[in-house]
Amino acid sequence: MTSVEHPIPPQDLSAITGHRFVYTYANGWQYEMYVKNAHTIDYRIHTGHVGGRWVKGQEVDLVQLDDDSFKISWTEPTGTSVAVNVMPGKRRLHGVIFFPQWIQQHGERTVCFQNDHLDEMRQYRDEGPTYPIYVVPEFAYITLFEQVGEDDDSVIDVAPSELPAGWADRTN
Ligand code: FER
Repeated sequence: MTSVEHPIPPQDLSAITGHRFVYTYANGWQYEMYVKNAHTIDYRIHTGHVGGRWVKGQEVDLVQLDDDSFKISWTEPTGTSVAVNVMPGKRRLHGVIFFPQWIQQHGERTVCFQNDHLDEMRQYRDEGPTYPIYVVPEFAYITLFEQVGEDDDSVIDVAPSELPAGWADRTN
C-alpha cells in the first residue's frame, strides 16, 4: 500500500528487465524494445514515421506502477521525448511520443544507427524548430515477448533492414 508518507509502491522490475518485445501501434508503426537493465534500453524501429532508426544504450527511467504495469520514460539526443506504459501479461502497451517539429518535417534525418551520429543529432535538436511539438499517443499490441537476459549486446546489433525478411513478424 502507498500513502502520502510512502507514495512509492514496491519495485520488482524482473518481469521486464532482460526482456525483448516487438509491438505494433494502432497507427501501424512497428517497434522493438530490449530492456537491457533497469536504466537502459536498446531499440529498433521497424516501420513508421522514422522506420529504420535504431539505438543502443539509451538511458531511461523505468518504474513499476502496479502488478503487470511498468512505465519507461526518456529524452533522446534528438529532443524527442517518449513515455511508454507496458503491461506484459496483457500484451498491452501505450506510448506517447513527443517529436520536435523538425522531426515531423524531416523524420529521415533521424533514420540511422544513432550511436554513430550523436553530435549530428544534438546539432539538429539545437537548430530546431522544436515547436509545435508533434504528439503521437497510441496503444499497441505486443506480438512477441521473450526473456533474453540482461546486458546482452547481441540482442539488438544490426539495422532493421539487415534482418531476414519477416523477422519482426514472428509471434509468441
Ligand atoms: C517507442 C516509441 C518511440 C520506442 C521508441 C521511440 C523503443 C523512439 C522514438 C524516436 O526517438 O524516434 O515505443 O520504443
